[in-house]
Amino acid sequence: SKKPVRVAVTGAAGQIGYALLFRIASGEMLGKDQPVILQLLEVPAEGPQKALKGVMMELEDCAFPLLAGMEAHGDPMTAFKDTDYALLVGSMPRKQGMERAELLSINGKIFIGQGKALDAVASRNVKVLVVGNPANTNAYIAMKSAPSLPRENFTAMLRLDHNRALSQVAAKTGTKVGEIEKLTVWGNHSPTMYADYRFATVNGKSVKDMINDQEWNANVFLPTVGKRGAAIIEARGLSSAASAANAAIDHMRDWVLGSSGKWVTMGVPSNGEYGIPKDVMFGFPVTTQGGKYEIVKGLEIDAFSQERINKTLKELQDEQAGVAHLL
Ligand code: NAX
Repeated sequence: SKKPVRVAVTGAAGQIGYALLFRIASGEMLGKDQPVILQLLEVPAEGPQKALKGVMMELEDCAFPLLAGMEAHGDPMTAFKDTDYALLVGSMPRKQGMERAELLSINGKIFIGQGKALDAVASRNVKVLVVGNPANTNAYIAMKSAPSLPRENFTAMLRLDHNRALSQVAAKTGTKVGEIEKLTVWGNHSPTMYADYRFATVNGKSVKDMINDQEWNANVFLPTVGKRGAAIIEARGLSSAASAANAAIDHMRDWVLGSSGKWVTMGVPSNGEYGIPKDVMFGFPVTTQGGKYEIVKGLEIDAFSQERINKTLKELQDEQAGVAHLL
């Protein structure tokens, strides 16, 4: 049988953590033959640590055969020790009346600390997924704070936006989500993201031709996907948790086990593709194989798409500028 791998999860006692940990421990993320050791991080305060103990009791009570070990931590320097995978879920959510600059600076400090800890103690091959918002910029900060780790090992979660777009396109075209290929989401995990079905196909047929309605694209589809998080909060009274955890599982599973030639969306540091400046943590279409992702190249960017890409890029560059003094 395989040697256990170490999976660190931050914000482990939060909503997403509660929907995520059980699926990691049951083998849905890394495979049904891959034992895992969970290294769980929460803020050191008594309340969250106690809640984390409760979650760990429930994990024990599942008697998952693949769960080879479990640890609770209050410090990233111990939580990330030798970790092979790090899912950075915990962050400071925006509170009412909080300025964007304040939010960026609080999270900046968290992700500088976590990036430095990964740099110091994690496996040299650690694969990092940032879920905590602002996810792209937090991933950028962690990457910049971990200069001894490969920059391509830092990623941000755009997969929830990708999955939301898939289900909207399936509903519009009367097709099944599993039949849709070559859809992607460009840019920031925020309402500025650009979900793009121009290249998408269903059984080889063009989705764009099937829909053939640019008014729907611009005025219904993009706002629906972009504001879906707010719509969930409005309906549920709480932000997306199970769907976010599901997207994190999808992201990591495809990165590690491969996408079999299919496009998926990952937020990854640009190398200059599509005119996105180097290191900007940007949602791109990628294919994955052998534990590596590759950005899909050579796609045509029309005027409407360029305008949308410029807008989401501008937002990311403003966020980067807002944390530059911290780095
Ligand atoms: P919760 O508030 O339920 O849980 C967050 C947990 O993180 C809390 O238990 C808190 O104590 C912990 N935490 C805070 N700072 C920490 C730190 N420095 N180290 C370790 N733990 C820390 O939020 P939840 O609903 O689980 O959402 C978590 C994050 O995901 C939020 O930032 C949220 O905005 C973000 N999301 C990102 C999405 C994406 O697609 N990228 C979608 C879903 C979600 O909104």
